[in-house]
Amino acid sequence: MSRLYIGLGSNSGDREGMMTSALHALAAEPGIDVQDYSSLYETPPWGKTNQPDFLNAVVAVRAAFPGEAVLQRCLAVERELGRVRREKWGMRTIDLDLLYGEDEECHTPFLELPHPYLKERAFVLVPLLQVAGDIRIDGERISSLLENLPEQNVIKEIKKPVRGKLIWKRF
Ligand code: PH2
Ligand code: MG
Ligand code: MG
Repeated sequence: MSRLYIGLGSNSGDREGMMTSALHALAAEPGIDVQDYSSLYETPPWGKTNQPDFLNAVVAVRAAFPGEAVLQRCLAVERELGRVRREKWGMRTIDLDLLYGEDEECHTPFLELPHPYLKERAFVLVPLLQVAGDIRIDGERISSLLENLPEQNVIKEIKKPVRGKLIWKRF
């Protein structure tokens, strides 16, 4: 069983509700054990900047199967939560991305691990640092990757996790 980090993002509709539902849906998946999750962060849009701010978070899981199968489950959670894909990097109700696997690299047309943009995105590195600690990714510590990203200063922590429970939004 390898430890995997999954990024969650939402910038349309009930963002907190979507993020919370995705966290609970992951925890309900057979063979996926949610071990930890980060605070909720509000982040300015990266890449395609003329769209609303996102909520982002990172979830640490242990999975009984390889990354590609976890990705299938993540895509199923997106569909169950009603995601419709329109444009690359555009607005989305919910997005689940595999970011990094402790003992797993993957380079297929279907999945790249580590995530190809991981090192350029403060909106994933800040919550990843919170749950994974200052691990090395391809030999570089998360803290030193963040030093090169001034936008880490605009990643706003808005809700903390509750240890031992799965809570952000209260329904
Ligand atoms: N996701 C993208 C593109 N840009 N920006 C932020 N802040 N957060 C995201 O989750 C995000 C993004 C593509 O998936
Ligand atoms: Mg994404
Ligand atoms: Mg995605």
